[in-house]
Amino acid sequence: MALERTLSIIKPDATRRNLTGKIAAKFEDAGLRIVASKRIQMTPAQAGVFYEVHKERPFYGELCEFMASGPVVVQVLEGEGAIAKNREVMGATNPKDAAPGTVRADFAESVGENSVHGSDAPETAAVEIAFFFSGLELVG
Ligand code: IDP
Repeated sequence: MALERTLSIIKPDATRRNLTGKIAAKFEDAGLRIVASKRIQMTPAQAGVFYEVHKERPFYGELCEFMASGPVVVQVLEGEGAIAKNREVMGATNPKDAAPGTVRADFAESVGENSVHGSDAPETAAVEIAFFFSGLELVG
């Protein structure tokens, strides 16, 4: 399996409840290394650019407002098969379907306010990492 990097976001519902450390610990415990990390707050317009792929979906407006509703912690996670591993630790989009022990099973409040984002493929990971971080900020 290849060494990969993926973009993770700890969403506003989770930062609001002081869950940043507990969520980051689940990623580290799974063998993922946090090679970049920062806490920021997006505007709805910035969130709209990040989630542009979803712009035709009915929840797009709600999603952008939510992602701008408080701080987020954006992180780059590195490891063997990091993209799939991160998504495994995150759990299914809807917390009702998420496997026990996953971030979303343990912490998500709803299908929208579901605590974490993770890139879904190498191409999107590259675009999403570059959206938030410069090369100098990635320290492996
Ligand atoms: P993912 O985050 O598990 O990859 P996607 O289907 O790519 O899931 O959806 C992106 C994000 O959009 C979700 O994480 C969630 O925050 C939000 N979302 C997805 N489906 C719904 C919905 O039915 N209502 C409200 N928000 C949704």
